[in-house]
Amino acid sequence: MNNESIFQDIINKKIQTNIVYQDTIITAFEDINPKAPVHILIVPNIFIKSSNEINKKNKYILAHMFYIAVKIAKKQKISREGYKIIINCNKNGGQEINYLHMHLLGGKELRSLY
Ligand code: DGP
Repeated sequence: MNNESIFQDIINKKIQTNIVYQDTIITAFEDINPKAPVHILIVPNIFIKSSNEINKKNKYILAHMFYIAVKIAKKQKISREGYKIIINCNKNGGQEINYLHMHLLGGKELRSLY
């Protein structure tokens, strides 16, 4: 499914979304269907389809996404109790939107799969 334009439209502010953070590299916004009191998606501003497309040239973006996710967690006051950071990849990983994104979830106890 070609649904990557949803996140492109959010980054470009063509779709009304609560953007909690944006810089020249990434955008972070509230998930439309939150699975926890805090559920933020962090995406690169340039299109990367999935974690399979992370390479030597773009890997710095992942580090930045992680760095900002932790900063947002602190700002949203979920860091002391803890949170989950998830990246789904392709069908078996449960990736529905074909645009690399990191989920930051917290504000309640979240069960682990493992
Ligand atoms: P995933 O299953 O990892 O591909 O998660 C995709 C997430 O994207 C899912 O939690 C719902 C969210 N989502 C889908 N469409 C929209 C949208 O239009 N706006 C926002 N804010 N989130 C969306």
